[in-house]
Amino acid sequence: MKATAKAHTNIALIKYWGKRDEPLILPMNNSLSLTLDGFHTTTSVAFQDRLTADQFYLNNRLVEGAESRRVSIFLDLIRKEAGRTDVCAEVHSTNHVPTAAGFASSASGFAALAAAASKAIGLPVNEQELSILTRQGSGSACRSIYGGFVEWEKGTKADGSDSHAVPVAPADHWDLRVAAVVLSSDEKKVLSREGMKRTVDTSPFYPAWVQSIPDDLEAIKEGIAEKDFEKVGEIAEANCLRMHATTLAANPPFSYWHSTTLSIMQAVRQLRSDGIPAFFTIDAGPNVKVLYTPEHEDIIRNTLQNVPGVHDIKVSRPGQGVSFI
Ligand code: 2P0
Repeated sequence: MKATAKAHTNIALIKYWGKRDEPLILPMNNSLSLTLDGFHTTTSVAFQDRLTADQFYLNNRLVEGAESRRVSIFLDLIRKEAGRTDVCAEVHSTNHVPTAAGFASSASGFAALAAAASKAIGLPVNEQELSILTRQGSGSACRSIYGGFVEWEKGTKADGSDSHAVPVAPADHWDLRVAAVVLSSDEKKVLSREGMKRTVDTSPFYPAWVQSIPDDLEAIKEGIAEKDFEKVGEIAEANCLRMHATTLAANPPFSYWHSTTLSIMQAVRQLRSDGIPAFFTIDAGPNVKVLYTPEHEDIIRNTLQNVPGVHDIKVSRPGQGVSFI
């Protein structure tokens, strides 16, 4: 009863921002992401009769407390589904996701955990079932089951059985680059789970955000199909800015941006003024991800590296979905 799986993280081009059901993690809006090859998690799960409690090792260290409980609660879903509520697991997870790059390891982490645990306990491991399961660990993680461009359909059913990711275009459809710009300073931030809840509950801009999604989605999918970089970049950047605008109108208001975040946004706009197509997107943190096409690699790197407050740049290509090792 042992299995090992590998999953990559993803960057949202149309953001998931707000839940309609918190326990089941059902989103208010569809979202769309690109799975990235640069950052991944590998997880082994072994269900063993001799164990009396789950044991979770992250990067070879035994983890206890809230993080370990979150893994056990997630394994409970899998045990229940398999009719094996009696059996505990030893979980070994290795993260190749530098937290400084501003990617939540929860996306690759829960996708790899769902796949390894399902296989180890003997559940079917088709991608749609895995995506539904993974969603209940962390919403954005359900998109990491597939490679390339991926849409998370919010679904309409109250039990969440139609809220899962669907593939839009595979990783080899389009050779894009995503630079994760690592900032030198790391301030405490509003966690994404708390930030999206506060926004849903209090921001008068939130309904406008939800209303704006269908048009963005339709247009970005056209852009992806046509490999129209300007179209995809413009929509992704505008969608990101609209998401962040909702936080400024929340009560109490908040923003994920630092001064360096703004400097990088300005540098990307300047690149465009100089004729270099590049676009930014930002998640629930200060780090910026920059989208570009491979021929502009050198100028993008040089420009970003010279922005004061930038510590490092980690470049990804489109990545594959979850796999078993
Ligand atoms: C996204 N984010 O689509 C958006 C953009 C942050 C901004 O998904 O509560 O860690 O576990 O479902 O998935 C971050 O939220 O939240 C996120 P939970 P998650 O990638």
